[in-house]
Amino acid sequence: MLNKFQTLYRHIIEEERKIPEATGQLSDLLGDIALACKVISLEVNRAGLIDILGMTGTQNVQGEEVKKLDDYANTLLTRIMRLGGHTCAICSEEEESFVPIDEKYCDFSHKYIVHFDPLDGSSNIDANISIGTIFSIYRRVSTKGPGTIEDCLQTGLKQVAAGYVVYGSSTIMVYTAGKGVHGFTLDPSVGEFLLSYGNMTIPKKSKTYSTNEGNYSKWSEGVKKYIDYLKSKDSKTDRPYSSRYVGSLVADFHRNLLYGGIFLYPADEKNKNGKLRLMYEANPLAMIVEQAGGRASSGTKRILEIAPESLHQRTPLIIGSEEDVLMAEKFIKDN
Ligand code: P6P
Repeated sequence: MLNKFQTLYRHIIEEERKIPEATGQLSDLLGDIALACKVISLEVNRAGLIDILGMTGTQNVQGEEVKKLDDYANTLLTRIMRLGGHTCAICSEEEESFVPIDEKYCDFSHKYIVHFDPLDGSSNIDANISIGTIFSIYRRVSTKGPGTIEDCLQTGLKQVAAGYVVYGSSTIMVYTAGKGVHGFTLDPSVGEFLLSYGNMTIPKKSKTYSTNEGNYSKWSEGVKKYIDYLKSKDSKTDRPYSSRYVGSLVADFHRNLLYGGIFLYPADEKNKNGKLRLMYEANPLAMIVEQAGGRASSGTKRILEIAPESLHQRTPLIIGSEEDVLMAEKFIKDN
């Protein structure tokens, strides 16, 4: 439901005015990301009509087949970030290393770093299942010139803003700049993101869990016992929970943010550190969920406190309603 007719840009500017030392560059950067995602939304929504589906015949650093929309989204975001002049380095799931930005494009201070997953869940593209863009913004730690690896490897607590765009039945952008979580729905007729969810909060406890149970046999005893607990009957604690799993992180996360839920992609025998990426999946969603009153953990550690060692580092991810995540952590700790 619309709280009031407010565009994303107007909301960002109003939030910025509350910060005396704000220079407007973060607002510009968020606006640049929103612009890129509007264009990506156009391509995602008409992908079925033009020959952009299918493979590019190349693989990304993850060894995954790159679908053309992945490539398109990555190129577009990188280009808009570079031309926007507010970043000194860009880190993408599709790029093996970070992309340093020199200052010849304009005289802004290039004071931010952006990590992004340009099109998460892209294996679902051909099946017309919701997919998404996830982004994470840090202030640089170096003082001038192109960004460095130290700029790119900061703990999640240092994020100044984070967000995602889910391309589904409608295109919705959710972001936080550290003062609450806000959601905007794209009105394609005017090309504006309009405020649709102001100050989002996630229910403290839920009745929904979201995980790929096909991995059950590979999980630790603690995770197995937690999922068994959720599935057993006990009316006093609202069990059994319902299972909802899209297989697209942004779609699963967004549903849980709205209605409550716990998402788990734990470590397993095959993925010793889990499957999902710390810098451009876990950290941004962890900032959002904590701002919304939820919790994000590796099972044993707060996601935002994990000290990154590499750009594509993986982490187990248990994220969502606070009481549910605490319960999952207890099962893992006790077993
Ligand atoms: P699985 C999609 O490929 C993705 O990276 C996330 O969006 C999603 O949560 C996860 O992988 C799904 O993985 O192993 O359940 O197919």
